[in-house]
Amino acid sequence: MAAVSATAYIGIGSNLDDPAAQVARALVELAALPQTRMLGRSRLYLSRPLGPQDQPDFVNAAAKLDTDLVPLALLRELQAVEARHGRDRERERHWGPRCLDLDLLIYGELQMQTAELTLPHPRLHERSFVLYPLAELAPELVIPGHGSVQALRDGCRLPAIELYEEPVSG
Ligand code: ROI
Repeated sequence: MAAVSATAYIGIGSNLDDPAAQVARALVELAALPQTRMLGRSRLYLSRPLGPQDQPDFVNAAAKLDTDLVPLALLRELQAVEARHGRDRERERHWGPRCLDLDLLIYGELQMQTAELTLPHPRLHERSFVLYPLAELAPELVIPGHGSVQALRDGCRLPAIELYEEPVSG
């Protein structure tokens, strides 16, 4: 029987060890996940940290995937990519800096709440660094209980966010 695929949105963030390169590499790795196809990706954004301010700015982006993986299998794949980037959750400061964060934001129409995974992501509707890249990919997308991504983005200015510009070298 053919697997039933779902559209999933992933939030990507990094503020350590060349964040733009971490995010760019993560996008390539997401496109290569098993039983998964990349349908689109946002541009890169630069945002002030939400949380402690004594840490570097973040580079954020979002990706749209078509996947045959069930939500927990997709979550495991995301965690494996984070681990390959050197992420060690055990040693991380709460809301502190991180080399790569991959959040499963939305999985089809699915709403679920377990200890391991809540869908849609419980804080996505209030975070500019999620809403700006997501609205670029899917402005009409509606987050159950919260409304359209575009409207949420327009009402959300914090933390401060702008498009990321590649530093000019040489
Ligand atoms: N702040 C910003 N701007 N971007 C993030 O991706 C991000 N991720 C986090 C915390 C530490 C909460 N702050 C962030 O996990």
